[in-house]
Amino acid sequence: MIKYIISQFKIDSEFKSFQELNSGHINDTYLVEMQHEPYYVLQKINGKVFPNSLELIKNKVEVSLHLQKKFQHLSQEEIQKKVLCFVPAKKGQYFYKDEDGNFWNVSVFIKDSITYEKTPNEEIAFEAGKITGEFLNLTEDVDLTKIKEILPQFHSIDLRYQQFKKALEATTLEKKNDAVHLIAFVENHIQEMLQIDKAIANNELPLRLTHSDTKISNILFSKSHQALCLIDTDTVMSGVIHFDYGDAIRTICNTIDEDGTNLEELDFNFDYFKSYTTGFLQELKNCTDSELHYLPMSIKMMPFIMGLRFLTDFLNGNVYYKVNYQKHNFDRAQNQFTLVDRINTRYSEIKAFIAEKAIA
Ligand code: GN1
Ligand code: MG
Repeated sequence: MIKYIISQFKIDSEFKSFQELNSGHINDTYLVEMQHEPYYVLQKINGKVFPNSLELIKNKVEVSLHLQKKFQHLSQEEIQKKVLCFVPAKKGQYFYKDEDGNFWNVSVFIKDSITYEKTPNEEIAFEAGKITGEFLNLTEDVDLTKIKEILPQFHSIDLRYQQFKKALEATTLEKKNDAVHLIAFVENHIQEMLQIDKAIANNELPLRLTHSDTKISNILFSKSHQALCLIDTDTVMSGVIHFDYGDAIRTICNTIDEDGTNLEELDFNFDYFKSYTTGFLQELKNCTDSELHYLPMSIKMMPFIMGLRFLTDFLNGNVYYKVNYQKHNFDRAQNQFTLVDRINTRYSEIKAFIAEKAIA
């Protein structure tokens, strides 16, 4: 099947082999090797999560072309290392629709690149900060009217809380009992976590293009430790810088995996936070005072919203995220809420560091 799908795209070389890339929770992604380089990344979009898969593809192609223009002084080879380059299908558009109605898209595989599930050192955290800051900088002038809100209010605490309440009403007593401490955690923190929603509603924060899924595994690095490119641009949408800053820190500074259950070992890596923030603010120089003011809050808000969404999916019986076992989403939620607790123990230091960096 993969061989057939890839043959539907404008690629000169012949199919050789493929392997599935397993890091995502939603779509199916494959690395396809051809007889000649380059190789390609083939993605099947999950139509249940993204009913408007076509708009999603249009969005990411639009952003890719925007970035390619910014790098037009470079050679094509260089551009293909820094920007996801999508491949048109033989029928002309950037997707192939299969007989079951699934949308597939292809991008050029960035050769010799590395991804990390866990941050190995401060240098990588710094580089990650630089590349997310750079992405926001370079996409600042994307015409947002050309970008569809494919998942409206994606990072809205208000929306996620309503979805959680609904799930709570419909779930089983057993699940509710299992999750009683996590449910209490939500209720105890919800008011505080609404601050960024409110700031957006009050027009305190400028809306701009955001990547909206800046976890560490969505950043490609070179073998010499330089950040090359942000991948997985499925959720490029209008938002605030806090989504990208907070989500990156959520994954970079967690000392265990997102679904790790050894909570005694879960901590907030303060050194990685400092390195990431330094890189981020170095690239994103023109932040407003208000944007800076809400950066510390985004560090709590992003793990909270992810925990809330994982918990909601657990209560709903695992209908959204891929899971490997029944309580996988429960473990993810517990992990994310524990991270919020750990962040709280260092919160005044976090605020002080960001304030200091902002003046420098
Ligand atoms: C999902 O599928 P993946 O791993 O790229 C989710 C993100 C979460 C992430 C948690 C469309 O992303 O919002 O941050 O899982 N994407 C969607 O790891 O819901
Ligand atoms: Mg994603």
